[in-house]
Amino acid sequence: LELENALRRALEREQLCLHYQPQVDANTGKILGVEALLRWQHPKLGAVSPAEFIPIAESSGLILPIGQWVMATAAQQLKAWRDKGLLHLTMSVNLSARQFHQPQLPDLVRQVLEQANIPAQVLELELTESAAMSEVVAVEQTVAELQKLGVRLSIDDFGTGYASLTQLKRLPTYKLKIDQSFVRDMDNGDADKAMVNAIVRMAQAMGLRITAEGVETQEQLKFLQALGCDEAQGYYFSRPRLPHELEPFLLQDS
Ligand code: G
Ligand code: G
Ligand code: MN
Ligand code: NA
Repeated sequence: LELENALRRALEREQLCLHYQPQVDANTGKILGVEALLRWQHPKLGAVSPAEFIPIAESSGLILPIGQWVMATAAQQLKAWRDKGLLHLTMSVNLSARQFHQPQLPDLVRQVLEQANIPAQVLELELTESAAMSEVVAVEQTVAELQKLGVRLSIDDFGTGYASLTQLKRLPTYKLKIDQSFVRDMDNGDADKAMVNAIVRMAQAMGLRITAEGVETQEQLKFLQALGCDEAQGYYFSRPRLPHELEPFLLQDS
């Protein structure tokens, strides 16, 4: 509860910030987009991990105002980069189940796009597999409106939830992001490699783009390239960085 109260004040006290991690073309290494990742710097507790505070934000409902701040801030940052000529860059924002289940979500997204003056196609909303697959029927209207707006939906942490192929087919998904645990496990041998191979084949059969997360080594990258993975993300390319740290790499790469 103490952490919840601290988190309640974190927004107004400007203790939250976003780091950005590149998402690159798996074959060329060119930076195609970035993922916004929330960070909380508490004056006494120091850096609090999202793994610790996101669940509290979700259970308390604080994720709604915080998530709104994340989306607006990420959109403004993308606008700033677009003004520097980076017009191809996409921005991915993580959405929690709670945000996704808000009927007002399409309106909120529309406002964010208008205020930042960015096209819908450059904004990607990442939903975890479990959030995307729970109550698909209940969110069908929201999803239809998001699709009409033109924003893209990615399924995050794919392989860790319970996607049925029927449900996956019902959601107008643009991209699957293979969870980093699968990428890590590829090092164990053929059975784990076969698993990643199966996920990539399925995405290809469904006409979805596929991103591998948590790529840390050249060996992992080589294997993912051979499978035909479209995009990669991970420490091998870059850890999440502050905008001013990342910007030289974005400009150099454009
Ligand atoms: O950046 P890091 O690996 O510490 O993130 C841990 C978890 O927090 C990841 O699952 C990530 O998706 C989630 N996360 C990071 N930023 C946000 C955000 O802005 N909103 C939501 N809902 N989750 C986030
Ligand atoms: O759940 P989601 O995919 O949004 O979480 C992304 C999280 O993974 C971020 O918190 C980020 O810090 C972390 N991350 C990104 N790249 C790597 C990596 O190469 N290795 C590890 N261990 N974590 C990573
Ligand atoms: Mn993510
Ligand atoms: Na993920």
